[in-house]
Amino acid sequence: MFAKILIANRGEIALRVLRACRELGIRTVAVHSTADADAMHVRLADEAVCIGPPATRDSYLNVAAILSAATITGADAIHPGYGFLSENADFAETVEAHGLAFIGPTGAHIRMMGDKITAKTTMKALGVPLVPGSDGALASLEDARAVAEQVGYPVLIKATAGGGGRGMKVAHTADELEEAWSVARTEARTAFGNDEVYLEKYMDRPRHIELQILADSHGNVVHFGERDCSLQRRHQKLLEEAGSPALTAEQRDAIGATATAALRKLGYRNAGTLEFLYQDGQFCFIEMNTRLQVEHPVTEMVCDVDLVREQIRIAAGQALGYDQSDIRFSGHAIECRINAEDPATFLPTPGTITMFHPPGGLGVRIDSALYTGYRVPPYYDSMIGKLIVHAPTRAEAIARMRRALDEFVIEGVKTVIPLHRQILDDPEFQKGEYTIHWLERFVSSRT
Ligand code: MV4
Repeated sequence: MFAKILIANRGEIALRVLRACRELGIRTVAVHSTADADAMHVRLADEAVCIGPPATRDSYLNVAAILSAATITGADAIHPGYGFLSENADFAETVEAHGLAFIGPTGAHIRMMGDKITAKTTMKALGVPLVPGSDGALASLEDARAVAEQVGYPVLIKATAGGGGRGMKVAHTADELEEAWSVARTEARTAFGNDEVYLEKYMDRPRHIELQILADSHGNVVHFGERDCSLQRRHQKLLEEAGSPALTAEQRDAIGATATAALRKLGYRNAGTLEFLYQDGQFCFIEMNTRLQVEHPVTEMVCDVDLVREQIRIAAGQALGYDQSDIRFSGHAIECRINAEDPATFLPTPGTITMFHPPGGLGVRIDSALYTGYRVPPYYDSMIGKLIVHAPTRAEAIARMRRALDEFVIEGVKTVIPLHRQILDDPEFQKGEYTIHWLERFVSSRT
């Protein structure tokens, strides 16, 4: 097992990783920008190294500074958290080339899944169901026309280097195809320096369901069920649940068996998430995330597993030590992301937290690096914490979340807590009847 881990991140996820390290008896190194000198992860870590000025390019994305910090502190592994360098294949390889362990997949697997066409082609060959569409990149507008006629309109043109909703254009009819093709290509070239695009049938009212996987270096691959991440606005998730209100245990077992078999054949290692669009009872793979995700706690609560601990054990070469039949799903979990944003405009609200009083009680978990007196810096993501609840049933989880949101006091900055309270009060949400479009409509129809 590792003796010392450098945590190449900030905020709540740095604290989350730190907690797992502590419980494993592993020493921790925090790295931080000058703007984060007073951050909780810096205070709690065994050692801390300032790696640069506030701009992420100069600090949390500064590979040379992070590797220097690892070298001078004698760390033997790096956990990248999510965002920042977590899905940077070159970083993973550089870390390993310096004789340190990267707590994540191999650079080759990160690179493979970062290219959306390669990810789809690979998954298709491994028997994972996809959205109908082009076999790889589109060679020309004529090629796009032929595939669109074959799968039927509406269709989506997507950038190979895209993901997270960037570089996507819909064509509802053949008349709109040329425009969608050229706009998508131009956007892809500008945003990613790569104008390669592919085509998919456009699914009009899907849910976004993702499957959590762990794989060790001994060929053991298991899944921890699904998360429903449909409640998002402008590709920013706001509330996630485990399990999905739309799935049965049989459907979960079936897609889980397909996905784990695929990743076993691929020789994948560490944590990963397969993203699916789910509509009319069909799963369509769209992307794979090769990192720990923000919403991992809902899975941890229903499966009673510490996913970060497992990531660390796997990176240290340990075997999982259990198989699929040992993984049980118990109850329901919901996560509300707490963003320092005006709930009306979604504009970030950096500033000083004058009062922080988190909720507590049975089945309530707070993942946050906040404290009274903390200054939320303006340079980073507006997510300042996550409130997670776990209860025997979905209805009880909703009741518990409403109660916990009512107890939560954050003063000094505006947060999206009032919006969460409104969502949880909504009858459609309570029935679990929502798609990826539900939140945008809900937000714009508020009075
Ligand atoms: C789609 C789609 C409909 N049909 N693909 C957006 C982000 C990227 N991960 C994939 N995305 C979508 N791909 C087909 N063929 C709709 C979306 C989409 C979406 C997906 C997941 C979560 C939120 C979304 C919001 C808008 C569009």
